[in-house]
This record gives sequence, structure tokens and C-alpha cells, in this order.
Amino acid sequence: MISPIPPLKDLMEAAVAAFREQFGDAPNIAACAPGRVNLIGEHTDYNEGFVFPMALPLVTILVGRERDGDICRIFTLAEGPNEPKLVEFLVPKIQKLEPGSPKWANYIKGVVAKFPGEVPAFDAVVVTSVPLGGGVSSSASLEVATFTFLEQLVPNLRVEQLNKALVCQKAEHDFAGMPCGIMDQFISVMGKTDHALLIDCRSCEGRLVPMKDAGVVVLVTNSNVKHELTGSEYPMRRRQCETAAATLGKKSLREASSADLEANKDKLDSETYRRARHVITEIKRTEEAADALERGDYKRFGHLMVESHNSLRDDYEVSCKELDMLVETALEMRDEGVFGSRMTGGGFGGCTVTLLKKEAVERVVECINSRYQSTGNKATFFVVGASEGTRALQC
Ligand code: GAF
Repeated sequence: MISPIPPLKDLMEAAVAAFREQFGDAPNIAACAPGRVNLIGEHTDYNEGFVFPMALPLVTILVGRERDGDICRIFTLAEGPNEPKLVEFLVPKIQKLEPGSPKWANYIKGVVAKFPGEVPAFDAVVVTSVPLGGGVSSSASLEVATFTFLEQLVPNLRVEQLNKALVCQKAEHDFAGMPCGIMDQFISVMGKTDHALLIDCRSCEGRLVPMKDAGVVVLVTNSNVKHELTGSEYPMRRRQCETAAATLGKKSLREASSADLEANKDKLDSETYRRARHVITEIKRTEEAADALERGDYKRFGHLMVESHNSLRDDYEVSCKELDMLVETALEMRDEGVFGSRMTGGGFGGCTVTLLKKEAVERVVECINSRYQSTGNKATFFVVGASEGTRALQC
């Protein structure tokens, strides 16, 4: 029932074979970048708060090579909506790149357009093991893998890791129309094996927290539902946070305390008040959770995860009945070794993250699986260790 993590070697082989078939040659450049699971700290990044993700062993890979002429050609092996799998566009030196169709290519085009160096024509194949639209950053992994791929095409270029994440974030804003924060691109660039990363989204600094306890594991459960609300609801949440911060006379909600919020309660409509309450309390929870994990206090960490979920469900209103059910079912198994569970990512579907004892995984998965089936949906499960950020690969 637990899905295996596809080995990098298998993904590479599939990508190289597809490249040969499409373009009749062997690739000589490859790069990969991971998806992420956020342990706690949701919808705080664009409020200059803390987030606490780890990079997944699920990755997106680009293989390819430079070609003559002015045309880039990219083929994807990713299972996506019914869109063409091959896209062609002119290098930015010849024609300004614009977002368009197919949608999957916008993440790549965006990074090519914003790349801080002159991109030559190239052929590439994309392959991924990151579930698409599952709330575990398939888009950021594609953007960051593209960036690392391009770095090898453009000689003598040195880009700071933070700038890399910022360029990819900008690509997502301008080419996918998603006004995301910095979390997903940051962790996809800077993730470290066996560590979660507490990111301060105000200073853009990270603190690595070791995550290697043989007896405790992270379970990612994909609800396999995606309510098509994220597109409109996410920007709306951002605006509400900005309104709340401005009303409190603060640059961002990071600067605001619960006391500030209470003192200004009557100046905010009740929905905006609740949005701000989520963000202010979530920022505190996240800092506290990183400390709890550092000292191995899983009980406290799990408790904070549950508070986070409840706040996302009731105050921020980005959960849905499927995610709530997955979390509730996991929490019913506390006596068996579940420390905590919550929705992860933007919400309205996607995944939950559960921290639990290794010995309990099989039973917990079995129980969630059978209960969830009654909704008419099927969940998928990954047991994940914290993994490395983006890197070049040998072809
Ligand atoms: C999405 C966004 F891309 C992130 O920046 C973050 O805001 C997240 O939703 C919610 O925490 O993944």
C-alpha cells in the first residue's frame, strides 16, 4: 500500500531513453530538484514568517543538450492533463518569452526567460516522481531543476542559492500566475539530507534541524483530490493578510502580536480577523515546533501540528473534507504511535503529513486507507526521509 520511491537511476534511464527516441541523440547534461513536504508553518511565508519544510526524495529531472539554431524543444514524460507533451519556443535572445499553452511548459519558460545569463538553444526531456498538483511542490521542483539544468548550459555563471530560489519564485508569479511565497523554491534549492529547514522568510535565512531518528518517520498521504479553488483563493488570502497588517499599522503580519490583533479586532471584518489570527499563531507555533523537534520532543511537535491543522481548517479555511478525514483518522491512532498530523501545502486538496513511530506505519496506513475509501477516493502513501536539494547529475 505504501508507494515505493522511484530510484533516481530508474528516472534517469527513462529520461535518457525518451531523449534518444525524441531527439535521436544522447543527452550530456542532467539536473534534478526535489519536491517538499512542509512539516508546519503554512501560509506564513508571504507574511514574512517562519516555515519548516524538508526536501522529499521525490524529484523532477531534466536531461538534455545544447543544439544549433534558435529553437528550444522540450518533451515531458510527466503524466498530466491532456496537453501536448512536446513544446518548442525560440530562445529569449530572438523572441521575448510569454506564458501560454501547454501549461506545464510555463514553469520552464518562466525560468528560461528570467535566467541571469544568455540561454542557448537546447533539447530537453522532463521526468518526475513528484505527484502533480499534490501540494508537494511539483511546480517548484520543475522550476528549480530547470535552473540547475541551465546553469550547466551557460558557462562561467555563479548564482547565489537564494537568488536561484528568487528567480524561480518570480517565474512562478509571472508565468504561472501564482503569487506564491518563497518556501517551495527555497527548500528545493537548499534542502539537506536528514534535516528539516526552519526558514525565516523575513531575513531569508535557514536553520537546519537534524531529523534522523530511526524510530520516527514522516508519512505523506495524498488525498488525490484537488479542488480547483487554489487559483482564486490563494491570492485572496494574501490580500486579506496585507489588509490585516496595514490595519494593524505593521509592514507584515510577522511584526504583529496576538495582543496587537486583539486591540484592533473591531477594525477588521471577522473573516480578515480570523485569517490574521491563523498567521500570527502559526508563526509562533512554527518556531516552537522547530525547537521541539531539535530536542526530540515529538509529543509537543505533534500537538503543534494538530493546532496548525485546526487553525488552517477553522480560521484560514483552506482545508477540505477529504484532508480533515485523513487527519482525523490518523489522530485516532495516537495510542498506536501517531504524534501528529496536518494538511500540508496550499490546501483545498493535496497531501497531509503525519509524524509517527516507525513500528506503527503499516497499521496506520491500513486504517487510513480503508476509512478513506468510503469517500469514493483512493489515497496514496509515501514514507519519506529528508533529502538533498537541487543538484547536477551525471548523464
Ligand atoms: C503554496 C505556496 F507556493 C507557498 O509559497 C506557501 O504559501 C504554501 O502554499 C502555503 O504555506 O505551496
